[in-house]
Amino acid sequence: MTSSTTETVAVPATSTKLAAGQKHRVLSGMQPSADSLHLGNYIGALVNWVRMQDEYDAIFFIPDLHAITVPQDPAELAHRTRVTAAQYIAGGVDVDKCTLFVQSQVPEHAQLAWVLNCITGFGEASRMTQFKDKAQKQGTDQASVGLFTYPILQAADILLYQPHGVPVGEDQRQHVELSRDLANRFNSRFGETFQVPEAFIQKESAKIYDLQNPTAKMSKSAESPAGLINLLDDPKTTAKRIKSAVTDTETEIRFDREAKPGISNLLTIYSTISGQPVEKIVADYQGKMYGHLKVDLAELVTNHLTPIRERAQELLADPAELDRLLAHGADKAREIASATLADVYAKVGFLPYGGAR
Ligand code: ATP
Ligand code: LTN
Repeated sequence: MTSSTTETVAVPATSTKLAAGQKHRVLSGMQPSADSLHLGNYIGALVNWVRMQDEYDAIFFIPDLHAITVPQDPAELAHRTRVTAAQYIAGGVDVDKCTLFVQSQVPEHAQLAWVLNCITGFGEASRMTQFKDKAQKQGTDQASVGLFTYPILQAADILLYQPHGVPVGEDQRQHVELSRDLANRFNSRFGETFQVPEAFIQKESAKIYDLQNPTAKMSKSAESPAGLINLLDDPKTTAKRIKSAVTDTETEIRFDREAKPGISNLLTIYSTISGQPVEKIVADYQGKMYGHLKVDLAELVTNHLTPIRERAQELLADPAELDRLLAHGADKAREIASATLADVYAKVGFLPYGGAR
């Protein structure tokens, strides 16, 4: 995938100077909360990560500690963590170029989160809108304290690695903002410790909508799976869902997010997967019917996803090897995380383990 249509994130110039050969660092994660990633996760996040791993010192992880902020079946969580890792790798995350790990295998995340909990105001945490939404869905009495402190654990994930940028969707902007506030607060109270990270927010053009309800974003929590394209679904299911996508009563193929959300969504998917600009696709389909576009798109998407699905299945067929790759990633991550945590502990006034150095 090339062309500017696939550029999914606006990367602001950062002011930090780099030594020769050094790269800016980025860090991101996606929760292991489904049996498959969907096309929104793939186009909105994964494709972008893969693009970034050449240009940046990239760190990607699977936030399983975050996953248990809502109830999880243990066997299912373990399965989904491996499935998510396999899809990252099958989708192009290269463990030789970047660092890929599972959050619970790096204990420094929970350790730093505690320190950050202690410098976060209760009112400040209460203002996090994602908590309010999620807690309301479950009934506020059912929501765990873990869900409440979720953004503070996320700040720990970020600040441990001193990244310049955090590529995320718009919905995560407030959490990155909190991590900036906590970094600044810690730095001013205890001395310069943390890099203050920037949110690299994914572009609107990388947003994929539900095929059955094209004004809502494609989401694993959708009421019906009919509007989802999952990376691990068999090609028949994928083709059927694309061919049954909701469109409008006109016949003209053109991009108009307001008036024609269904067709516009199909054009966005076509453009990001093929690497062609939307205008060219629209010109090529002048005078053709919606059905033509759907048939071609079904073929394009299934051809694109088949090798990814097969590679993920191969990786999942050898869980010991996958676990070994993840352990290697956790070792690399710990080298960075433990240095930051040691600095934080010393600055806070915790005694050095085994005596003064
Ligand atoms: P939920 O709707 O249950 O919160 P989700 O399926 O939308 O979950 P998340 O775990 O919230 O997925 O998101 C993981 C990553 O995928 C984030 O970077 C998010 O911005 C991106 N993402 C999720 N859905 C879409 C979408 N429809 N279009 C583009 N990007 C998406
Ligand atoms: N909350 C994020 C997942 C996440 C994350 C992070 C993203 C947890 N820790 C650190 C970036 C950096 C989400 O739901 N997409």
